[in-house]
Amino acid sequence: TAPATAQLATPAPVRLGDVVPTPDRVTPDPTADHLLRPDAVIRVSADPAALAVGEQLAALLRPATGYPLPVTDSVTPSPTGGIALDLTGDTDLGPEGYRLDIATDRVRLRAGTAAGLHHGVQTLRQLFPAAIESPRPVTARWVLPGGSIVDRPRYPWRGAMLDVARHFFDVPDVLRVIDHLARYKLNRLHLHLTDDQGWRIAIDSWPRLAPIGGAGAVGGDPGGHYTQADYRRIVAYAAARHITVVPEIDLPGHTNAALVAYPELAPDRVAPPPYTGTEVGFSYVDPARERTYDFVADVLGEIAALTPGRWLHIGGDEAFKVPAEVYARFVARVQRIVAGLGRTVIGWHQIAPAAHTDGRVLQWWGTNGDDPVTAEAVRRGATVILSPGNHAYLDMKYAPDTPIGHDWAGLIDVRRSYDWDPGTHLTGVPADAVLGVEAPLWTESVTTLAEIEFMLLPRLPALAEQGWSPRSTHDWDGFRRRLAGHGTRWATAGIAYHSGPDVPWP
Ligand code: TNX
Repeated sequence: TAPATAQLATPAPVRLGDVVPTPDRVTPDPTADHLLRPDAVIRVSADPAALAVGEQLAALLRPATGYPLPVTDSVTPSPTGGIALDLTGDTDLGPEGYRLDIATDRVRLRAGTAAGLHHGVQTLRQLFPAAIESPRPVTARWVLPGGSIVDRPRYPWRGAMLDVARHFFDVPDVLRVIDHLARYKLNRLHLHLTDDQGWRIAIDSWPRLAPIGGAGAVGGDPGGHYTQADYRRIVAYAAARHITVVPEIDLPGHTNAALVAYPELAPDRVAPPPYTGTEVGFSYVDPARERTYDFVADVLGEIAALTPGRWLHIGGDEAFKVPAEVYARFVARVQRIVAGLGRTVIGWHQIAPAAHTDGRVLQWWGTNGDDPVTAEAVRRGATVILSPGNHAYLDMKYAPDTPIGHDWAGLIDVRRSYDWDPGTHLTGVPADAVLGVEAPLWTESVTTLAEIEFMLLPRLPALAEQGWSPRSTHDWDGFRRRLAGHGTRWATAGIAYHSGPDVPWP
């Protein structure tokens, strides 16, 4: 038992419903609180992916508790209770759901898939006292609130985008962003790998792209790029957290960096100077030239070979200098290249006018939900990911005095990132055409990991809840009260965040 002084200092206990994103069903049992014992064991089904989740749980709990928490797939029930992770293989909870039962004598997490177990572990983590986030052992009563949670996501697509083109972020930074996504049960990391200011991934068949095209960044800041091994490391780290990487090669516009490296792709065949500003819409690869399609096929082919996920994002935004007809033909041809690689194409919603192709996905980033062109593309078979600029854009300022960020789509405080409904946001787009939500972070003004975190937190959890939680649970006051406790968690873990006035931080 902890000494009385430590007891006095213990903050209010976490309640079973204090989870972000809020679970589908929560049934508290105040008589069944569970105290994690120093000799607890984590027992996991004999399956490599489930064992990996068990190891991750142990790794989350060991630093603060100082407990050894051995992970075993032994079927012998541990005499000390502890935590059981059961991979049941049944599908009642869908591909990502889980069931968590917390009782006095043991904790049991069940799911049909390792992804479900992984999401359940994120819930479990949040149910421990906030001190669990400490990187060093602390004295605390490691109590979990009793009861059960049955949970599954509203949408299959719950993503965030990181723009590594305007400013480059190295592998450790990206891995840490992946950790933040995992915490809030997101399952997609969209990497905006190329833009006017930088080409960030090595392409063997066009070797000048990364070293020449990736040399700079906005404001003359240092550039950089991922080797293919770096990229594979990011993909593997994400996959271990049940997150799929969605690579974007932005075409035909946003390509100044590629033109610097390969002027043969430029309409006038002249290399432009490297671009360090923040204007958009001026550059494009020549849609009239066969060589351009060789380039697209080579690049997308290499990216596809490096990417186990189903999706390739082809950008398509703001190609202002390409006439509409030419643009639509270009996009249709690139869509066919993606299909030929056996992948599903995604583009920003500007690709809507191009011909339909099987399974294509539009990422909608408008600020006014009346968009007949997108609605028409949906009638022809497209589905949509919602990234409304005035709710989901993580590069918008929180308030007029936010030191970094944009305001072209408005100011986005936490309430604004929370107060919209993905199911009804777009006129003429039925709820079943919505794949989910994604929160993009453009980085014209974002230069460090701490700045990434400052823009992500606390808005990312708001958007994660929009993607995960049933609409029937939507409640701003409940959300901001649950979110408030996360400030302490982030601070304890050394994660930067914006403590704005619309959340009652402790
Ligand atoms: C628009 S949103 C862009 C980006 C900028 C962003 C800044 C989109 C598909 N294109 O190129 O970085 O605004 O907020």
